[in-house]
Amino acid sequence: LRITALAGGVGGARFLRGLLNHLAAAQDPVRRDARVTVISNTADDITLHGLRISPDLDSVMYTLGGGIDEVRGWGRAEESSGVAAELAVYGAEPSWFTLGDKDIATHLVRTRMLAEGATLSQVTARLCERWQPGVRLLPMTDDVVETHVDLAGPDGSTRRVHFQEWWVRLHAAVPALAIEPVGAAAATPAPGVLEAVRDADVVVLPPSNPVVSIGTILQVPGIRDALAATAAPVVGVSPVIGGAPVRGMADACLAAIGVPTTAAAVAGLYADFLDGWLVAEEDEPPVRAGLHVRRRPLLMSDPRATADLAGAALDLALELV
Ligand code: GDP
Ligand code: FO1
Ligand code: CA
Ligand code: CA
Repeated sequence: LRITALAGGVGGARFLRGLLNHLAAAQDPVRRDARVTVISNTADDITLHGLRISPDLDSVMYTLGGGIDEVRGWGRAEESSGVAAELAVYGAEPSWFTLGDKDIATHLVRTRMLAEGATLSQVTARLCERWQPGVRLLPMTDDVVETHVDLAGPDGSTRRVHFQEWWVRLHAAVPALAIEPVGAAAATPAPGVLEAVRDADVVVLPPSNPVVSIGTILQVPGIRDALAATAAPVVGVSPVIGGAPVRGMADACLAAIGVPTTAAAVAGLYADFLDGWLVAEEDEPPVRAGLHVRRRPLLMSDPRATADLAGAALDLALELV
């Protein structure tokens, strides 16, 4: 069984860990022998202090590789911040984004390899040799794509900041006028990405941010068309429960594109390719001919519940094969 997933950071990574746990514990040999390919959002990426940082790739890699800080969902466990403290003494900006000491080693390897001419795909494969995430982890593209956000300035002016500045420094509390994955329109899917969608038996959308995680992946030319064209069923898990993003500030992203924070509206963003959708008990299911909706507990509260959620997504997909 070939499973292909599109993923952002924390939500995607936790779901994928649940999926791997579900597959490992399955009775059915088809599930036990399943192979998972992950197409990761790279538009959160940013260069800080000369280092290239890929937060969503790293969240998936560390989570599946056993190195994640479980509380934050990003960065390394048992982390220290000696370098960050020294940078602060120099007044080296930005001070609102903290790189942990262990995490910096990852960014050093990535930055050096990119400077020597390697692609992000090659870098990711190299980093995964260490972390053994148990999936084939692919960046959505090897081209540079960075999400930028337009904010209202004084007197009707606008200013543009990197997504990380809006998210981390401003906590998405300043309304976004527009969110744009800069570079996406000219980007090419990374090697293996379109094939992974085309040749999949099942495509899964974890409950990742529909705008700045899944949404940016879909803006890389060819990926959306591949999802519409694949023979595999495409099944997703709502990132909205009870009309709210469970954690994080995805409602601020949806507001920026004029979409209500409901499970049905998120499904609507995927209407051209979505075959199945898991919603929580308390949410209004979307109604669309051909869309198969199931009500399931969607909270990834612990590893067991998360594995069950992933199993439910796979059950629905295999019904639709
Ligand atoms: P990020 O890149 O770190 O923001 O992570 P993702 O984009 O992969 O996922 C973030 C989204 O996960 C949030 O917008 C939430 O809506 C969703 N989310 C977080 N925890 C849960 C959960 O327990 N259940 C569900 N269904 N969604 C969740
Ligand atoms: N998020 C924060 O809120 N504050 C940070 O200082 C921070 C540092 C950081 C370093 C490496 C990394 O991979 C992720 C980091 N994040 C931090 C998380 C992150 O950048 C965002 O939550 C996402 O990009 C949204 O997915
Ligand atoms: Ca992200
Ligand atoms: Ca289809």
